[in-house]
Amino acid sequence: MAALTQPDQIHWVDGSEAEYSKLTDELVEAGTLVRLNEEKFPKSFAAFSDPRDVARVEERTYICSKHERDAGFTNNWMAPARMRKKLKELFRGSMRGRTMYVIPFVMGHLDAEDPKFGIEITDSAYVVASMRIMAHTGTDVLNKMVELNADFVPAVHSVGAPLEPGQTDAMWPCNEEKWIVHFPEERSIWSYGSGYGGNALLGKKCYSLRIASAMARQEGWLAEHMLILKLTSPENQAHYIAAAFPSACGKTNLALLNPTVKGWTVETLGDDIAWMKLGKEGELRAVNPEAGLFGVAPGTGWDTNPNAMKALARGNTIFTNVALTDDGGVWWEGMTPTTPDHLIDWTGLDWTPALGRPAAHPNSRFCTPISQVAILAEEYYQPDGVPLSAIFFGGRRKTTIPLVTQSRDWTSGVFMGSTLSSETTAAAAGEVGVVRRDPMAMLPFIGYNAGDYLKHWLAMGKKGNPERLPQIFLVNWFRRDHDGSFLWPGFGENSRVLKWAIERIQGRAAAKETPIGFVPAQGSIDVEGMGITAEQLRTALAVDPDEWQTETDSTAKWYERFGESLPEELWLEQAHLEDRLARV
Ligand code: GTP
Ligand code: SPV
Ligand code: MN
Repeated sequence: MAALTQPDQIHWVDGSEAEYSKLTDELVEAGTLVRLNEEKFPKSFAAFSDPRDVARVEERTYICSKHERDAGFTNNWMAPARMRKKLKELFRGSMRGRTMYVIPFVMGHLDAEDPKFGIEITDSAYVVASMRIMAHTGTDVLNKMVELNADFVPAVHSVGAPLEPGQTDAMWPCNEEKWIVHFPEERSIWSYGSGYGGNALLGKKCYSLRIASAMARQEGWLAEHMLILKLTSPENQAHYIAAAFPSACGKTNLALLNPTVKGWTVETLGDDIAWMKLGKEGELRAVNPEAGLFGVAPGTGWDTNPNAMKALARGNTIFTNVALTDDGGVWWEGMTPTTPDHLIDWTGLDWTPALGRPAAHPNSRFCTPISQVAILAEEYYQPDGVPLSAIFFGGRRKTTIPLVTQSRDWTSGVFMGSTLSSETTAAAAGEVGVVRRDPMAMLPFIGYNAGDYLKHWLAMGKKGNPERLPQIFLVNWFRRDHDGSFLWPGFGENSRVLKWAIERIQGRAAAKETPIGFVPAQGSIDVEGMGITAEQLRTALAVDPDEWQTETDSTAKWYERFGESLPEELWLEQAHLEDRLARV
């Protein structure tokens, strides 16, 4: 790689504190990082990206399987040989004038039965610093790889901005041209031109979802875009839950939930990715392969997510594209009830509320160690994970989708997941607010054919023990009233929905059977002490036949796009749903 990319020097990342301090000092010197007020945010920094490099670039993301059919219609594809040629041209000399960092990393536990190793090569020190927060990196990982003579996923990243002698560096070097490329058969990753988030921290979406989903299919497990949490009832019974919501649709917030419902507590296990395997008794066990949170900043505040705010107050955080306060702190929309009078916005300009534009980028993020979450469950450190009681699929939908629906069985739950939809957000480049289908919240992350992926989900259900497998629910925190306001207040109040789901599983909560599944019967969701009117709750839970007619027309069209790859069982689910709706 060095011969190809021609860096000035090579640095093997040892993962130490001293190395991190040196790197971040250099990044402050270079102007890429701003050191924050030590009292408010100890050992924390703010970074500001190039305005053309603020989110994942799905248009530029490729799955280069040997056969186009194996990438499927949800992915961009190019023949591997052609892509390799293109990448070689792009990477030739791409690290000139820079340091090549070699980051050994492991996703999940170093002492797992079969640890999942990677090596990221990058010319971005910001990526090295962020990867140290998001994953276990460094010499002990490398030693373990050597000791086990283990396979690893090679992951090459370049910002694509070689420096000529004497040329001054950009604050956020990147290239207009971006390529995020995966070779699932070879299990390798090449990323060019971007320094941002999932485009550049290759252990995250590229490895732990796209490559891992392809591994998981072969090895009989699941790699999913899910949070994991532990919910403890007043009777002190622990339940584990995973939930898949598309990007910027509430995973971090649910994972760090501060429950408002009396007597129940929540602890965090993961906020973005879950690897799930069948256990000895046919239960589904989940682990979080990540070591940090790369969370959406806007909307994170003391009122909505105090657990995230407390984690950030402990420091050791890299913020990207938030605004700076006059006292050396950070701010974003929704952080505090009152807006500061003056800020430096994420583009570096003076900002006052009168300007009427956001001070932080809508996809601005905090990157912080998960160990700083005070409510982190001790089971986070368990290599074999936790047995799931429930899986939630959810999206951002103004209409149609009720607050919560319980599926009839695994297959109808897979149907719910496969037809999941959401309005697009700022987490990916492109238009915001457009409804799109997002199967299992994995649309941008399935590393192989989406029809095969759904088949794999069905097969996992058949392999598992029906008595022990998680039950599947569909949720929507984002349904709107006629006046455009949210019908359900969300955040901590979502604990009431979790409680209902657990009580359903225990056969204790009442439900009404509808064509789409079981929704809470009147009075079965605990809304005590909550300021919601009976009318609002009814509207939030409503299954409207006209809306569902439109919805099933749309899911039928979605299924047609799969062609022959769609499992027959799911077409049957669609047909049965249409039938049930026709009989209402
Ligand atoms: P990624 O990290 O992109 O995968 O996102 P995520 O799924 O973790 O989303 P996150 O929890 O960061 O939430 C994204 C946005 O949705 C934030 O602005 C939140 O404030 C908002 N949000 C989260 N939960 C709720 C909710 O229950 N109701 C409402 N109205 N908004 C919510
Ligand atoms: C997402 O977009 O789902 C994220 C952020 O979690 S990124 O790491 O940029 O993919
Ligand atoms: Mn995500």
